[in-house]
Amino acid sequence: SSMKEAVTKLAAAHPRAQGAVYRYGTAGFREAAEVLDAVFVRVGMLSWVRALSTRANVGLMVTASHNPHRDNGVKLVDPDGGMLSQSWESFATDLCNAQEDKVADVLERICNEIGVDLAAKTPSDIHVFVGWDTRTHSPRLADLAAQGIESVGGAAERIGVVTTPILHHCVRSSNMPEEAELASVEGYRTKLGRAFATLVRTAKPSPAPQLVVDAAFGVGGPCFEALLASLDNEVRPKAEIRNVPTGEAAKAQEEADKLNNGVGAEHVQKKLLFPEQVPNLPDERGVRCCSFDGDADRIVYYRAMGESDSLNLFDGDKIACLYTYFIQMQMAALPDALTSGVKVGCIQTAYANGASTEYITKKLKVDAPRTKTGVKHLHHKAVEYDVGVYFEANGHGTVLFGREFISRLREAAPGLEDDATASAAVETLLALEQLINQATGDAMADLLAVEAILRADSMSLDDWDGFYTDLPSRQLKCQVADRTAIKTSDDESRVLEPASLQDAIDSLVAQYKSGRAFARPSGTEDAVRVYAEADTSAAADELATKVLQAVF
Ligand code: 16G
Ligand code: ZN
Repeated sequence: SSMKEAVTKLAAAHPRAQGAVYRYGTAGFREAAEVLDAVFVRVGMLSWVRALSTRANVGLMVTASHNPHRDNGVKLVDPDGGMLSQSWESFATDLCNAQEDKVADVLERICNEIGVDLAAKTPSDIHVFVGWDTRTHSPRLADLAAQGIESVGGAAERIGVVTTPILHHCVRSSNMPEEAELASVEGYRTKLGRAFATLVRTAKPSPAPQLVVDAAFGVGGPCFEALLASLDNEVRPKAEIRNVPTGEAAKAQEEADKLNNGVGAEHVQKKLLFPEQVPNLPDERGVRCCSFDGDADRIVYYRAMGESDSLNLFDGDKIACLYTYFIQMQMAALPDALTSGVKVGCIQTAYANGASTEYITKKLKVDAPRTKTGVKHLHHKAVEYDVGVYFEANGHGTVLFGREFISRLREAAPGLEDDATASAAVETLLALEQLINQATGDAMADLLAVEAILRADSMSLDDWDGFYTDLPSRQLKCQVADRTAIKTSDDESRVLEPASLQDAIDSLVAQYKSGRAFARPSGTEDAVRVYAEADTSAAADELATKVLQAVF
């Protein structure tokens, strides 16, 4: 058929790189940009099959997040705004590794398997949202994806240069009748702006504190500039955005190479180092700073403290604690009828600092279950709660509000007019649900939520920092011949195989005050990672080193 010819022709025009083996992993496909042409046309085709099989809009994002500029990648977004269903990852992998003249056949096999007829007449309003980041090769790759979509009769809706969470937002809201009008970049800004203003206006008026934002020379820079500009003057945070490309054509390559290089959330959180330009010491000592990652789905806060200007980090754990604290405070202000049977949880991984877990469970009296590392595991657990906060220490996280709980609040609101406290709490919770991204971690939404909460509760950074003191910790990794030889428990806190390794870890941990340690195979690199915690940093370093030796 002519569609088959179009597919084969496009695949032949953009062959795989020699010797390349592609794999759709936790973060989609991610490789050096120059080997990705074949992947993009084929993922474009598959995204349309996904749209047809779900009879809904889906999304395709071009980015390699916190990787260096030479890399790029692609992720598919499901109709609910979440990540592509895991059962489809192997379809993506098969299609991308097929010989050029077999692409049409593999596509046909996938369609047969899931019962999709590419030739059937399709509803005219279904499309694939295509978004891309600021990497210099992203527009071209996005165009290849669109060609792939069109080659199989699909429709691509190019939304342009966006953060990953904006793309997730567009897909999710486009599939919800009550939100469809917000399914655009402007709609995203409108939604966040409205919710943020509601939260700030219920707070006691106080001047917005100075905030310095490190945009990592990524897409968060231009997108956050536009978001800030769209906010009302009276509520706009006093934020200064740094590490944004100037847009001068002559400097394009030089600035492209600065992406994620000594800047951004990954750099700050993993290395505990300040990024370039943020803050400018000594003038900005103590000033509130935050860093996005390259596609703005992660954020961490920090400031320079003390004589030595050491880095005082507010990581994902601390943001999760701030959210959980504030949500619990609102819950306490609601009448029992609204909170009975409502479950709040704060989901973490084994990397969460022990002090944060203790704060959540003992002080706030909230469940803090732990899952395997990886956003999808946290997300799946969070939906089991009416309000499910989740965060990885690296700064990726969000708060999911159950539909039923939100309806309960909406229905109750008009009847609470005589109870000012309860009605403010309902308004606050409803605004939080609108502000915080319901599909994925979102640096810009999390920034506004943190700022709104600190303002609403007249909280200083000292107050927030004082929730708990992180136990000193250390992360190490080592290359091993076969990382799959190590098998762990579901939450990765214990090694099941080889059993002798867990015995060794247990006896090491027992020698340290407040000691905790684990070893797990990395999901993204050929390495085993080790994490250790203890009462002093020297002890944490030593424990981590000894556990690493036990792994060998
Ligand atoms: C991936 C995960 C991230 C996790 C990291 C751990 C997603 C979107 N990303 O980047 O959440 O922290 O892997 O890597 O799930 P590791 O297994 O190498 O330690
Ligand atoms: Zn990212």
